[in-house]
Amino acid sequence: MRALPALALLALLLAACGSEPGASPDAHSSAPAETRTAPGEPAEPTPTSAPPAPTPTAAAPRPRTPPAIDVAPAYPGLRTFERPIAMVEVPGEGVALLAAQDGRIFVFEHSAEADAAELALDWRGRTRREGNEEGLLGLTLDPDFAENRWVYLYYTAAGGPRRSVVARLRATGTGMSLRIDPDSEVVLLEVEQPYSNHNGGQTLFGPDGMLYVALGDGGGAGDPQGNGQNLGTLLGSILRLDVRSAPATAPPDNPFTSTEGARPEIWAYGFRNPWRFTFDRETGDLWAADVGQNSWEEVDLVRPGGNYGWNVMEGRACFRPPTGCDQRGLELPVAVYPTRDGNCAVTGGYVYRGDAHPALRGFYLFADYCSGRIWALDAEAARRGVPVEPTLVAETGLSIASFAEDKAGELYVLAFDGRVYRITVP
Ligand SMILES: [Ca+2]
Repeated sequence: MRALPALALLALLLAACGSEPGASPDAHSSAPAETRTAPGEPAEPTPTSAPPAPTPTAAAPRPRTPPAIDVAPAYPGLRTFERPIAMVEVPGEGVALLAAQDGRIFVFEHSAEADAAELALDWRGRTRREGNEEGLLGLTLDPDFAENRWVYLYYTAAGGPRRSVVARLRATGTGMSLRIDPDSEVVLLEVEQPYSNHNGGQTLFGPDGMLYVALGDGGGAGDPQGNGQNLGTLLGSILRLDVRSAPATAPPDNPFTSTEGARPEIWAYGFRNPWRFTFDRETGDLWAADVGQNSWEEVDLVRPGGNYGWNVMEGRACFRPPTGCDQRGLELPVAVYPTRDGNCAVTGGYVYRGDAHPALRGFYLFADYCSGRIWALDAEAARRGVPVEPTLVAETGLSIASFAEDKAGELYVLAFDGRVYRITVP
């Protein structure tokens, strides 16, 4: 799927204007000025030290090479959506739910024959949408959705102080009649946001039944409040929450529950704007993509209690100070790519575990929002500590805002041309 030249130009303009969903401020934001490197501008600092390579285990096989992939419209008969940001298949009901950044959730047949989308929830009146990165950003279903009909949202809230809300709502009806009751909201977590950008927004249940939530550093250029390295704030972290009762609580086996001054909800920290994390459905590994400042985009394999470096480091480079930073105790990325040549902000994807494309199994896919490039890396090798390099597997020209995974493990790309694409292997 090649984009029209006009779309590519638009993507470049968007990059220059910093309007990617996961990364940048917008004209209405109260954030300090933050500019993105224009494509081709030599702005990235030189890394001050070579990244220490992980130690490969004995006789570890070399990373595998992924196949080239393509994308094709998954629901060619459907309308387009306003900035689609998340999609989930409803198990056993033959439908999917899609969240648009403006606050609407649609339901449609999870089938190439789908020809109609119904509005399942209109949350626009509750959603603050002033900043480019604000809005409805997360949608996930309870692991026991078939029984309890609970739906979880992450949104930036309209009215009152600028804040992110994680809430639970109840669905009524099934299949194409599924609706989400707007009067059923139970707030699980509220987090004040100093600026409009870097809101994170992913919400997903882990294999342990806990709800994981991504929060960015609160916004502004360079993390002016120092939230990334501050365990006393939820900002700049991936949280692990017990949501079996409301409000959410920190599970007692979280890594910082006995650390003085630390928020017990934190699972890992040192993130700038984790724009999409996912769990490998086979191994349970947590993969996150963290949007960089001006120079490096990164992919992290997240372990409990890990410090992923921001704002001491951006990717594998020192950020503060720009040379000779103290890297002790910091987790380095599994993979990085430079924020140039049309790239502006990483969008994390999934480890492919579906059956349709055997050659793609075990590869972690991720993309750049501006360039529409998709890369793959050998997840098995990475988890064994074998150094891996991402392989470019597609040039889509799409503004890729998010990925989705259906119950069968097939992967989808959500693009800001308003369409959902399925991943194919030619
Ligand atoms: Ca990092």
